[in-house]
Amino acid sequence: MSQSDRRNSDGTPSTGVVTKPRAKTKKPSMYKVLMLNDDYTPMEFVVHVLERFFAKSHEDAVRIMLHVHHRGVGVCGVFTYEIAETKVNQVMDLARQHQHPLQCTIEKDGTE
Ligand code: TYC
Repeated sequence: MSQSDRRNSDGTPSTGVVTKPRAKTKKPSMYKVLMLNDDYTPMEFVVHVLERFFAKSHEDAVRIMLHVHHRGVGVCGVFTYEIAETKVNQVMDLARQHQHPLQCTIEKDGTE
């Protein structure tokens, strides 16, 4: 049987185009990295952390730092779990080295 004789299941002539079904992929869950306010960590240190580990511009870093300073908590970024965990560890390690009590946590992102 030649290609031009083939028919689709509805009886129409086949064009010979075959599509391979794709393996199902799922988008990974996303996690927010939250920064918490405290009374002792210097503002400049928080700005530095946001620039260094979250690739924020100086202006964005200052804006986020002030948001946390006034509201108590703020979002540094949204990442897959492993990346979020790494960022939290990097922030907490640097804060510890400088003996600042800065705290950072992970929260599952609700908007999926
Ligand atoms: N509240 C701190 C101060 O007045 C500044 C600060 C901002 C600390 C954000 C932590 O996540 C933080 N020095």
